[in-house]
Amino acid sequence: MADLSAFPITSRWPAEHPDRLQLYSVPTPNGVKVSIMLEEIGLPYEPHFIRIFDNETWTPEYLSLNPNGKIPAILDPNGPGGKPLSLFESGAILIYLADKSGRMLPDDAAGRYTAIQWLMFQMGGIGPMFGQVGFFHKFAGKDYEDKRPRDRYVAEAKRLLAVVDRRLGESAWLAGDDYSIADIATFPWINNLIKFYGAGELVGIADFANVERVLATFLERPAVVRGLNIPARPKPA
Ligand SMILES: N[C@@H](CCC(=O)N[C@@H](CS)C(=O)NCC(=O)O)C(=O)O
Repeated sequence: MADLSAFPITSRWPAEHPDRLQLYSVPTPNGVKVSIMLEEIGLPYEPHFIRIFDNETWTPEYLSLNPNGKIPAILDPNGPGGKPLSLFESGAILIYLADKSGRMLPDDAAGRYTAIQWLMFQMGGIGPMFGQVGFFHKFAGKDYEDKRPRDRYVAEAKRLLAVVDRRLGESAWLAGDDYSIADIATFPWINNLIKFYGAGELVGIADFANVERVLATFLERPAVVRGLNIPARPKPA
């Protein structure tokens, strides 16, 4: 049985199954990337719900695993060389799980770099920009009288959606013929922009037919349906 006691995070979120990969997350667009990937590859794991609105990511136990204080993070008892490995940043976690499982990344070098390219496009572009749309359209920023910041991020979100739409007009998935970690990273964000932020009309989503079509296919995958709700939200006390 793996011993994870050297990792302070396990004192606050004890591992019931220390031999399984431990996932610390919330079903947000960044969080579900990892639960969807784990569901796709079928690797046994134990999810822990982190109460981000109670600032649990800023506790010493959480920061010991991710000094950046964000979900998702993982602790794999069976990392490289059979030793435990902790990781944060959803993109890094997706690449790690793809390498570990031999799934969701093309085998050939050129295909692999193409998938990583689209993954980085999500990490550096879609995630941060769509997040700002959420802030200025749904959260505290919506009350700002000056709409220029909102308009700036909406324009950038539209531009990014047009890039994705063009790409999906020429290939089935972002990296090419096959579904990959680039799609697992990107579609939860597009889904969130439309459903949770309610910004579909604002960004003119109906103009992006390829995006809408591939998003619908993505949302039908059983692993996606499950992963979108993991970790389950605790019932209110
Ligand atoms: N680049 C990071 C972003 C992670 C991130 O922003 N996580 C958000 C939830 S989607 C979070 O932990 N927010 C809690 C907080 O900032 O306190 C990743 O992709 O892992």
